[in-house]
Amino acid sequence: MEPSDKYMFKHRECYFVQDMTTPEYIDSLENFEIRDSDVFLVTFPKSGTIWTQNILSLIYHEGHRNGTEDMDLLDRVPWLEYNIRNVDYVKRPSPRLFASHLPYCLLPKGLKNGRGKIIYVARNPKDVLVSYYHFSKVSQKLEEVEDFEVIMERFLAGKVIGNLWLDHVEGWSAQMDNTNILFLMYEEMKKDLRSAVLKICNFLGKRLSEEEIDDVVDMASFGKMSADRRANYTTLSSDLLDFSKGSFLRKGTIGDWKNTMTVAQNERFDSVFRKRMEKLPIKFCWDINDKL
Ligand code: PPS
Repeated sequence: MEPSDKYMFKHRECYFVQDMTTPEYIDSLENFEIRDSDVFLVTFPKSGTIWTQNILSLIYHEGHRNGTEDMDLLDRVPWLEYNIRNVDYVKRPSPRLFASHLPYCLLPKGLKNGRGKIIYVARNPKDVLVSYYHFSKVSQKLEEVEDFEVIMERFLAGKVIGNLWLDHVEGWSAQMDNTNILFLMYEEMKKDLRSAVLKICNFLGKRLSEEEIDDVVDMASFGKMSADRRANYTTLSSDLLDFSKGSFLRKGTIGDWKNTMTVAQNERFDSVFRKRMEKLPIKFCWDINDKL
């Protein structure tokens, strides 16, 4: 079953969410002016975006930590390619924080030329797929497909938002050695969030006290974020998300794919993905007990 073009459109070999951006806007991003102080968080969808958005926001927006700042995460770390609140990004004060799902090839030139900083977060693709499947029920902007196998085939063919996971991660991991890119894994964040926060602070040149780091780690835990309306997207309008069908922060675990995929589906997935995954310069963890 092919995806419906009511929900996605294809531009420059990539799928984008219908009604939330335009081909002209995507093209204009190539020349989007980058400042040295800009920080971009890039992910394939469902790989830990909101989590890292919140961590960045906690590191930069001191006020948020003690609850004095009542501002949506989406306004603190807005989407580059989905400017749904029509904000003039040029007028945003520095340092600007952005989130994006763009493949490396569609990035603004300035970022490719080494201006600004990029944090790329990757996650085990089976958990990404399962998260995407469940999220397509909650999101009003994704096509809801009951049959997991249909979504899985689309994912394996790259017919989902973010396109082919292998292309996205391959394209980005080829840039791993660039000094303006920090590569992180969802799984390493899950296993040792404090070390991941320290790594991010170090990369961004932010010096936080031990207590401030503890605060960031605490506020970015799954439990705290699930209950924090400034960090869990519950303030987004009902034409974007339908919370009667689930929540944005669903389970937040490693290895949940085992609860959804059958043995046959797992074998099918491996038959398409395994060879190219083995060549990636990163090791994925398939179970909470795996070492990274
Ligand atoms: S999106 O739509 O692309 O922006 O989604 P994204 O934020 O990338 O991914 C959502 C998944 O990340 C999980 N999540 C977390 N896991 C652990 N800890 C924290 N704090 C956290 N915050 C978000 C979220 O639960 C989604 O994963 P699943 O597997 O569906 O639970």
